[in-house]
Amino acid sequence: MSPNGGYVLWLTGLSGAGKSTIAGLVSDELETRSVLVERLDGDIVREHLSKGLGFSKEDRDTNIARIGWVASRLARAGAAVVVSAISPYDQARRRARALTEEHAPFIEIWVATSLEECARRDPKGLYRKAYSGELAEFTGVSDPYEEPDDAELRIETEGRSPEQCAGQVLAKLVELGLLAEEVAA
Ligand code: ADX
Repeated sequence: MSPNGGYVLWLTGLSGAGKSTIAGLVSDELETRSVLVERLDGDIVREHLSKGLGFSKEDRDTNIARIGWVASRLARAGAAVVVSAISPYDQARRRARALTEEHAPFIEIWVATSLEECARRDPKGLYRKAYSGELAEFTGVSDPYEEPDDAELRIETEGRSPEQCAGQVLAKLVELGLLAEEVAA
């Protein structure tokens, strides 16, 4: 347990699963409750810390190792770190967990939206490109996604609003003693 109360919330799942949306809602709620929050979102990290990396297994592993390292340091310093990245490889996720757990709790959340639903939503038009062959190495289509078997929480987003999904994450934090139960006004 971090002496400062920091932890890493790690959202994994396919592109378009809803990771960033849920991460945003959870972060906003934590900030409302005066928690020190830092977000590390795959798309944004790839514009900065991981600029120039592609989507080979090696590059994805490098990306996740960087995110894991930064997240573990921030958690050690007392932040609630909300990560949203596909993080498709089990071993890379386990390494991020091990690094974090030297100092602070690591809560893995599998945003388990099905491939069919992600492709139907296709918010960035990437599935269309992946299925037409315009985009290679696309997770779930032409690249692997290794489903977690050690996640603290699995969220089914289909038939649930983003707010309900974020509520499940917050409830898990309360259950784990990482967040005070909300006192009714
Ligand atoms: S990870 O595999 O290294 O964890 P990360 O979450 O950082 O991936 O980035 C994924 C984002 O990059 C997707 O949401 C999507 O917008 C974009 N992207 C572009 N090409 C690909 C691809 N081949 N596979 C997956 N995502 C891709």
